Amino acid sequence: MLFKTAATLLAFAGLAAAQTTPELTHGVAKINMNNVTATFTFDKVAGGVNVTVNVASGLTEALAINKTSGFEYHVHVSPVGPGNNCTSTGAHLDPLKIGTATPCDKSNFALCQEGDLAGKHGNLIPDSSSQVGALSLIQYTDAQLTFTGDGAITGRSIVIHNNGTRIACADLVVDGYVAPAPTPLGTGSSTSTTKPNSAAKLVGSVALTGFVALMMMTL
Ligand SMILES: *[C@@H]1O[C@H](CO)[C@@H](O)[C@H](O)[C@H]1NC(C)=O
Ligand SMILES: *[C@@H]1O[C@H](CO)[C@@H](O)[C@H](O)[C@H]1NC(C)=O
Ligand SMILES: *[C@@H]1O[C@H](CO)[C@@H](O)[C@H](O)[C@H]1NC(C)=O
Ligand SMILES: *[C@@H]1O[C@H](CO)[C@@H](O)[C@H](O)[C@H]1NC(C)=O
Ligand SMILES: *[C@@H]1O[C@H](CO)[C@@H](O)[C@H](O)[C@H]1NC(C)=O
Ligand SMILES: [Cu+2]
Repeated sequence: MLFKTAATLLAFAGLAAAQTTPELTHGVAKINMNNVTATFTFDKVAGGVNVTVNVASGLTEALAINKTSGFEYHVHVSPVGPGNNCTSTGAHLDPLKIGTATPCDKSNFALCQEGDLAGKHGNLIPDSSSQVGALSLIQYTDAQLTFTGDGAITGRSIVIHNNGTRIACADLVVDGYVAPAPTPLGTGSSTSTTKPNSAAKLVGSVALTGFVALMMMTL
């Protein structure tokens, strides 16, 4: 009986591993707050990640504090907090700790934080011809972005700023990614960032669930 249970458990774990490690290749951040509606699409391509920025409304000239420089946007490390709290998204995604002391240079990404999409590819400049604050489609491939590893965009967020102030944000939702369960209160650090696609953790938790189910069946 014990052997049979162990064998079933192993089968469970194998099945879980097969099911919980899809390749992460596609993500979307849909912003819909403070009158800003925008969709940021991320697709894995040979040279990095293909980014499409589609602003449907909200980024008007009237709103911009500086309409020449427009609106900045970045990948931030943490998800959006309850009540659309953009402060909860934390800092820019910056695994190499580049910081902002030396400004990002469009012609030298080595000086740019990975998450500084506006710094690398240009700000969102208001279009005077659009009454609703829509922009023409922006599209580029960013070689620094990745769906897995330290610099992963998976499980992060996108924030739009107006001269520095955070005005709108959304989670960057990646297909096939299951966020780790929140750390119970009192354990671990609230500032730690989670690493995506931790297959081992997923297998562990699925196997544990299977084990508990088996125990209940055998009782
Ligand atoms: C959203 O738009 C409405 C109508 O134009 C305006 O009254 C309101 O102040 C705007 N809200 C924000 C947060 O900009
Ligand atoms: C990038 O994405 C856009 C649409 O999101 C698509 O039209 C384009 O072909 C993509 N480029 C590559 C290299 O996949
Ligand atoms: C607005 O932004 C432009 C371009 O970045 C800059 O040259 C200009 O000094 C800014 N204007 C103000 C009032 O800060
Ligand atoms: C938003 O989140 C920040 C940091 O996570 C927190 O300090 C602040 O109180 C939150 N604001 C609201 C209105 O909940
Ligand atoms: C715009 O940002 C600059 C640089 O951070 C700051 O000095 C200035 O006061 C800001 N302008 C407004 C109107 O917030
Ligand atoms: Cu930002």
